[in-house]
Amino acid sequence: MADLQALAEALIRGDCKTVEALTNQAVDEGMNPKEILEEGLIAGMNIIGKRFKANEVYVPEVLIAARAMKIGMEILKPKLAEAGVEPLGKVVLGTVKGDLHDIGKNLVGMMLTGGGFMVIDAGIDVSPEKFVELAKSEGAHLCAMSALLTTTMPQMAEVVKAAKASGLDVKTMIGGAPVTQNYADEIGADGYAADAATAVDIAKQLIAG
Ligand code: B1M
Repeated sequence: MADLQALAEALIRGDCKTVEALTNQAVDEGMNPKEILEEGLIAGMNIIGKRFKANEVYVPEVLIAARAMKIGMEILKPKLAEAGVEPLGKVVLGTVKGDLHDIGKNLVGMMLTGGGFMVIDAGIDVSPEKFVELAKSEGAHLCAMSALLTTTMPQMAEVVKAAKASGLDVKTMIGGAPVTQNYADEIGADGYAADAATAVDIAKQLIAG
């Protein structure tokens, strides 16, 4: 049986080969991909985040762990997607302008895909104009924004404004470490989620509503 604790530890070490092998092993053994994601990959990255904050590790270690996480995520992506038979709705997902953090955004994207949504990943450093342009061209139901910096959070307000001004029937959802429900209320976003799993529930509520 694949050891998810060992997977988290390999991710923390930035040991790409072991992350790849253990993720593949867990998948081959039929382990739930959501469990592999949450108890292996996310668990490891959360520890890296705490250590970075405490100055116990620095940017290079974080980047190496992030690279290992991406390898595990690539393996899990199709498995998570397999769970969704019919798309529940279309989501334009991106990290807002000026912000290059994409690990949380990618997790949200995978969880949404696994939850049955079609995700159009706009990437990082996405301008309000780009969010709206994609929502229009793709016929999206939801603009989902991630921000990890207090300095880039105001870009979320700009996307909310642009989405409303566009006249499109598109909802907005925000998230990321510094983002709160209060902030969502303040800028008029339709939804807020504290983590990737909750993002799926909120997206379902917004699209159903
Ligand atoms: Co950055 N960084 N970083 N960083 N970095 C933080 C965010 C920081 C808190 C670290 C710190 O000082 N303690 C700090 C921000 C301070 C602030 O604004 N208050 C910070 C800083 C300052 C910076 C730089 C400015 C550093 C510098 O250059 N001086 C710089 C900025 C670059 C830029 O964006 N313009 C920078 C750079 C980097 C790296 C490139 C080295 C790397 C990013 C690599 C990558 O993403 N590809 C990095 C990382 C990894 C971090 C930390 C350590 C970890 C972030 C992460 O991936 N967490 C972070 C410290 C921390 O958070 N403790 C830090 C794991 C991830 C799974 O969590 O993204 O929060 P998170 O996502 C969660 C939820 O928030 C939620 O779901 C996810 C999973 O459940 N969620 C959503 C996220 N988006 C959502 C959207 C939703 C719903 C939920 O709906 C749409």
